[in-house]
Amino acid sequence: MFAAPAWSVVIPAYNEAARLPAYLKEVVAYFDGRDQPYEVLVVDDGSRDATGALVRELAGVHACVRLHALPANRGKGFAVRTGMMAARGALRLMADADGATPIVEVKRLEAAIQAGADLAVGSRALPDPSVVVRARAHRTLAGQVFSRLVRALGVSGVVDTQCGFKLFRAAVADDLFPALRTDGFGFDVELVLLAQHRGYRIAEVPINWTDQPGSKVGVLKDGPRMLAQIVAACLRLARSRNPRREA
Ligand SMILES: Nc1nc2c(ncn2[C@@H]2O[C@H](COP(=O)(O)OP(=O)(O)O)[C@@H](O)[C@H]2O)c(=O)[nH]1
Ligand SMILES: [Mg+2]
Repeated sequence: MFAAPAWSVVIPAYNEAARLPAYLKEVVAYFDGRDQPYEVLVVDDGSRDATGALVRELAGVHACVRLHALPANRGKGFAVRTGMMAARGALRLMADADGATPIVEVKRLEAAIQAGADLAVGSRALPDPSVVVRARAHRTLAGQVFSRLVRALGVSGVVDTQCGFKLFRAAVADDLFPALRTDGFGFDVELVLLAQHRGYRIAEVPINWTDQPGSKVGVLKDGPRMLAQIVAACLRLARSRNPRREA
């Protein structure tokens, strides 16, 4: 039996051959520098490019890197859930493949957990003089509209639910991820709702974030589907809170 690592980094990747390798190297260099045992799990979500081959190549050089290849594209929620359920670290980070958030930012989330939070979610929306968020104007606007819609659906307390940089205590990840049902980009909202429902302490932490070229998320393409996923998750959770009384 191997001892559990201190850290797991779960990276969902769909057609990320161009963006992932540089970030993966940054992650490995950072955790090598911390000198604590860690694992990096890349979940290749049925990519049609060389993502899997490139990760396999890096895994050959760095034993801490593992590839989990899904046979077909299932969506970011499914990919993160799969990675989190295979992860064994005492602290578990999910991080987008494009490196929009430098890996060193994990220190900010770690500090929030050390201060008592059960999970710490990176935020591009909270004003803070110590961070810079470089986003495209239309995505900032779409994010604000999305955030208002999500609030109207009853999600409060977290402004930026969608940031792809979140840290969990192991027991919290073990409790939350197997219970999630949203396979697509709406899964973050289900995650926050469930975490609140189960009484976990959530810290929303401002982080440095820079938009990376090559985004695969389209406001018009993915926005309506995300909202549908979120409404479905809200209904599921409401039903589980108020199971129908027998007549
Ligand atoms: N699993 C999965 N991940 C995806 C999919 N589309 C994008 N991603 C991942 O989700 C993360 C965020 O995607 P990105 O294109 O950077 O979105 P943006 O930063 O919101 O513009 C990256 O790690 C992508 O590889 C998908 O269909 N499935
Ligand atoms: Mg991105």
